[in-house]
Amino acid sequence: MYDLTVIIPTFKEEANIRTIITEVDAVFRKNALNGEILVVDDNSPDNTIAIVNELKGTKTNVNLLVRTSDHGLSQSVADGFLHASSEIFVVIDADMSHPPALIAKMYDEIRAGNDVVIGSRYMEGGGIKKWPLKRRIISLGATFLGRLLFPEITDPVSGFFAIRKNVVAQAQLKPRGYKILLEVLGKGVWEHDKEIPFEFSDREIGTSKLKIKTIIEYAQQVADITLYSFVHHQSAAWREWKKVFKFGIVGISGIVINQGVLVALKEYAGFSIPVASICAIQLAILNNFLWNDTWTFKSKGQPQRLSSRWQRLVAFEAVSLGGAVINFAILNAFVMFLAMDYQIANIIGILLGFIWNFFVNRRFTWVTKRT
Ligand SMILES: Nc1nc2c(ncn2[C@@H]2O[C@H](COP(=O)(O)OP(=O)(O)O)[C@@H](O)[C@H]2O)c(=O)[nH]1
Ligand SMILES: [Mg+2]
Repeated sequence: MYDLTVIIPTFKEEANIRTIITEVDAVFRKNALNGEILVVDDNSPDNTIAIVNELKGTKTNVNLLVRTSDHGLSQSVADGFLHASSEIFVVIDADMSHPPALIAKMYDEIRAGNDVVIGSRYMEGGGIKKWPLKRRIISLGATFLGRLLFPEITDPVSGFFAIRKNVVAQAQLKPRGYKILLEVLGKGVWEHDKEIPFEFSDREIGTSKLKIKTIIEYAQQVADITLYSFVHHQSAAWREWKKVFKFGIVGISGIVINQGVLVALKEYAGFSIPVASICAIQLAILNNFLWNDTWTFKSKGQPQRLSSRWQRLVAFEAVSLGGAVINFAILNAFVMFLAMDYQIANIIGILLGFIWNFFVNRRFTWVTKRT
């Protein structure tokens, strides 16, 4: 039994495989780790397999899994999970895009109690070297979609991560495409996660295998994880949905307060409608803020990025204003340009305002501090 297994998915990596294995093995020795290296190859037509077999002769901790069906990166990593001989898995690309030295740190963080440790390109201290604009845009798009499911995680589609075996032991993974981490986060069982910044450097040798099909598969994957979370309530994505529901309930309480205060001030206090409305809206915002701050987004011990309640209130006010502007703009635009019924247009406006309010608040007002 090993301390950890480093899973290296490969397809046509004859130019890189020797280097990555040597470097990972050096990290093991430097940190006195009893580590396994598991290369999962999709039956590469080049010399990858021959080189790994040659290295297996001198290093007893190197293992090779050659797959002949269901070709794919995510499928290969998931197969690696099944064949690994340890309780802690690290996944790393073969092309030296990920710094092997971080493996030791990831291992330590798992030992310290984290279930998932992610090498992040998008947190402070991380980055991407030498990527063409097109790759950057695609990656940012994928990251944005992933963050809708996991708003706390800066890089939910990173290819460099570590997990405890029991995160995926019972999970019904449906691996496809490139983003195995999103699948693990969406369907695995985990509570504590940690991100470590790193600088991604694009491969020097060989070619990338990213295709258009990959992007379509990714969108399907996000939809699939969303549906899965509705049925599997122990999944992390369900934790987010619960927040959406609570936010919605709070929103409805705000509507009741807004209406009630408006009527009370107009009918019984003799306020003019504009003044009564401004007071009613303010009270509703305050009501929503307090419920969201103490209930919807109650943090379990982790410090918030906006540490004082006043800061969060100011942020919430600003975001709410944006939501109101969206509601107003949609209502008027749909009535004017689409001749839509104003009540339907308003409901669409309210819904879009709600989506804005939830996601922007989730990302900026109530987000835990990542260190
Ligand atoms: N087993 C397997 N590995 C793959 C496949 N596609 C890519 N890889 C490996 O996954 C890692 C990342 O692939 P790469 O083409 O560098 O993707 P990029 O870094 O996103 O451009 C590398 O180690 C590849 O050899 C595949 O279909 N099967
Ligand atoms: Mg690469």
